[in-house]
Amino acid sequence: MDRLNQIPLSMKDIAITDSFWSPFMERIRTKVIPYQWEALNDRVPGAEPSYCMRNFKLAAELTHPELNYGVPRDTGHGGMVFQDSDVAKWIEAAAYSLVWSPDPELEKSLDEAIDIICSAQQEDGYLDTFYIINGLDKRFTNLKDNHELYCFGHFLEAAAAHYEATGKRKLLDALIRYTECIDKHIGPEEGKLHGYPGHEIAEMALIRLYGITKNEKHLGLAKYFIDERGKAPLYFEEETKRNGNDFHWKDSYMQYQYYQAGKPVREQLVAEGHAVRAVYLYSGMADVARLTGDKKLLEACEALFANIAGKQMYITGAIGQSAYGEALSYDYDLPNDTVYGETCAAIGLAFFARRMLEIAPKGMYADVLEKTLYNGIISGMSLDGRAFFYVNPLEALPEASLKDRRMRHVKIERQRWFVCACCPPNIARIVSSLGGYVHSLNTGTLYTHLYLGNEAKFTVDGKEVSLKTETRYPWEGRVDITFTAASGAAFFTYGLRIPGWCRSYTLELNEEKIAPAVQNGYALLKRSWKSGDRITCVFDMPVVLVESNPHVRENRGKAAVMRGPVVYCLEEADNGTELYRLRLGTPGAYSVTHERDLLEGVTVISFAGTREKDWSTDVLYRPLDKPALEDKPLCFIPYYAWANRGPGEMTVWVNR
Ligand code: FUB
Ligand code: ZN
Repeated sequence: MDRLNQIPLSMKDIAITDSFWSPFMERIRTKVIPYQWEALNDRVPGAEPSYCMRNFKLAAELTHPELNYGVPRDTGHGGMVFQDSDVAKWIEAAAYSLVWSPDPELEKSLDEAIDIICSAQQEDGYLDTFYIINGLDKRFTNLKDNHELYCFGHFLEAAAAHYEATGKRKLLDALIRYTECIDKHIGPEEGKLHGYPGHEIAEMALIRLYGITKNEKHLGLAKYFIDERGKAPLYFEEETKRNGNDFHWKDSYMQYQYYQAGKPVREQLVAEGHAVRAVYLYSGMADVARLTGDKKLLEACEALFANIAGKQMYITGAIGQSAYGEALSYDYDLPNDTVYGETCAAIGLAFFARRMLEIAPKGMYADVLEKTLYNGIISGMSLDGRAFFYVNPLEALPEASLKDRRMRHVKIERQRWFVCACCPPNIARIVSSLGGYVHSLNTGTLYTHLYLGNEAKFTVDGKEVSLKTETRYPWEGRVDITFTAASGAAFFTYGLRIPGWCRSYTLELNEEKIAPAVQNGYALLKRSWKSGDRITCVFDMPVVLVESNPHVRENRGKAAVMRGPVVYCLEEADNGTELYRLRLGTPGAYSVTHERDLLEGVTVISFAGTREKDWSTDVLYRPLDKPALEDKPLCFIPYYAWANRGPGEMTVWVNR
């Protein structure tokens, strides 16, 4: 395998200037990140305390009695066992935002957070407040459930992002020490625990660390976590017995597959178990497969990706069909109303897709990446950046969410914060690092995976080249790309993604129509590029009615509306109640309008449709009769923008 693969352009080499994404990124920077810092410090009036920074202060005081952060010493650990991860995600997101928008105040808050966190670090490098506060003798006794290696993984991501953004090494060095500590206790050697994370992320995070340190031990530990997972004798089983831990899933069909640990990972070809854990693991597997050339591991990644994208993914890119275990369920089971679709799981799927793209630039990976970004990920945040969905349904009925236990996890309004606040900072970190998802480079080829306004620079053929993309995507399919080569021409191949949703397109180079070969979903243009060379792509973007595979029982007789990568939905605010009584009219009869003042600017689609009339009598059942229909224009808005105008019904799939 080519160990170079695709290297995403550094976020430092790309400036996003996009009319769709820049406002999202600014919202994260100016609202979400400052709000989260207040929340982490328990300074949001009326909100449940997070306890996150308080835990670190207490852990620091207990470690260094001379320190006084003002936290009474007898205060216990607060919040979830993985509360530490909240500040790690915040540091990561804040660090990314510094790359594209320097902010001395934010940098100061970051330094402050990092000082407190590092002052809680133990002599041997250990750094998890739950055990520092509750007793270090108990550490590493429940890798299965107590999230030590999960928090460790999030801190690795944070440390790498902070170092890359600021050049400051304090957190990075602390995490290198923590890695050494983990490596001392866990690993293949006799006398060590032969364990691995109960909630994955450390695998991909260690690979990121390895990218900075080039220390083979860091790659080795990631590989060990992957290789050891699910091997007999099962570590989690032994750990449970040895330490008298609970095994919550013992009566469940999931058993250890809840943790993707029921069998060795190379034998896992169907995505199972807790959805966020699953896609975080697969991302780490892809990273290790890329770096080690492990064919079997790559085959497992390919099979898992195909299983998700082909059989278990919602049209919005959401995954995790079941609230039971926040889990994937089984092929073609895609209920729209009881769905879980955790925001973090869609984000994890984007991580997985990006890593598969790093192995091989194939349109199917970029299609999933794009689908999650424009739909199932950003639906997780309100348009004012102040409220969040944990669960992202494709059908919402306020009364059912209130009264039906099967839907009590499905909120019809986004929440300010959660006791388990995993999703909001996860959105912050993916949106603020979007620059890293747009282009990637192999020795002689630059690929563009996502179309958004940006200016990027890279070195190829020994020359510095920059590329400026101008577009109104996802509302319009035209994309203009202009090259500048600093010193004369640069010879390389440029690979432009032809989106999977696009059925017809035109490409022009310097105003001449061209028809380059398309390989794996990318049009490849090999030539000497010189300043002023300009590509114009026009991806036809009609409204498309989409149906799902007949195996998907929930969507029989229904269609969803898409335009470009954007999935649409009907909302009560535009269409009234009882959306399930509506039917789509003639497929071609629609109009598309861009509404600048609606929902921060969205393209809406109006369809001719009908509504089943009320029955004249008050009966519940009757012999089958022809439905009486009345005309009813249907107004579709982008799915991600739903629930921004007060509570109400919503549906993505509509009767045909
Ligand atoms: O367990 C940590 C995070 O909390 C998971 O990723 C989410 O699903 C939520 O359970
Ligand atoms: Zn989450």
